[in-house]
Amino acid sequence: MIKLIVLSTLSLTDPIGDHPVDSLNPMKYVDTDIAVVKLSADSSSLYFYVEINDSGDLNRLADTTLYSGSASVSLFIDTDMDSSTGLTWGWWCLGYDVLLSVLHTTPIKDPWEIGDAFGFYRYDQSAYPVYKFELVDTSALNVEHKQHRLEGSIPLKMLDLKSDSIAVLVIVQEQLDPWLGDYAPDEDSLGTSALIYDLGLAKDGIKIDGKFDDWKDVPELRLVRVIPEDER
Ligand SMILES: [Ca+2]
Ligand SMILES: [Ca+2]
Ligand SMILES: [Ca+2]
Repeated sequence: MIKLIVLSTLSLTDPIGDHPVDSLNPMKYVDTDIAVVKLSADSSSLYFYVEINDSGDLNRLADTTLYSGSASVSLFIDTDMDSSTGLTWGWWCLGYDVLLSVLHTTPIKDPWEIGDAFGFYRYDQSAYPVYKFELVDTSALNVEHKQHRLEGSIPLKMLDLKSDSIAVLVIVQEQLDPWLGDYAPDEDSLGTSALIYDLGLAKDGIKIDGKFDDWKDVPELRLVRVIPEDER
């Protein structure tokens, strides 16, 4: 099932300051404000880069006095560009087959069971409740972060890609109710969107070393409208 309709290409970075604001504590939620998402690949691995608000600090996501149950950074990936496989849930999630829980400093039993510890997860197609991802591996993910930037990689063979492109959703969010945080891409009035990455845009030379200059020339992501087939 083909699910993509390209209506337009839009801004490629996530807005700064679109996260929830706490008037009593202006620094609260700064660390959950996504700013930039980039991807790259070579013949062996997919590489990802997430940058939050430059006033933020990813180390503070573990602070349970700031964030409900702490907060985490997760990447959902549609590995077959097919909305009939993977998790589809409301406006924000359309056919995501795998989950990379890339910064998850405080393992908790998340009542939604969506990647409640660091690791690589695959959607359980027969699961009930419908949002269940099963942990596959904790060692395949290689992640480094410093202040407001994070980079990581996962072997392509883990992803079992079925398409020349992938769709990605990035979430930086509290672990527990009220689950406040930021999504990239955001909800918008035209329907579900996804960040689409063509694997053919690969750039060599990314190293997961906590230094981020290697991301400077990486092509930006296209934000593409995605509309479920039954809603066309
Ligand atoms: Ca943002
Ligand atoms: Ca899918
Ligand atoms: Ca690097």
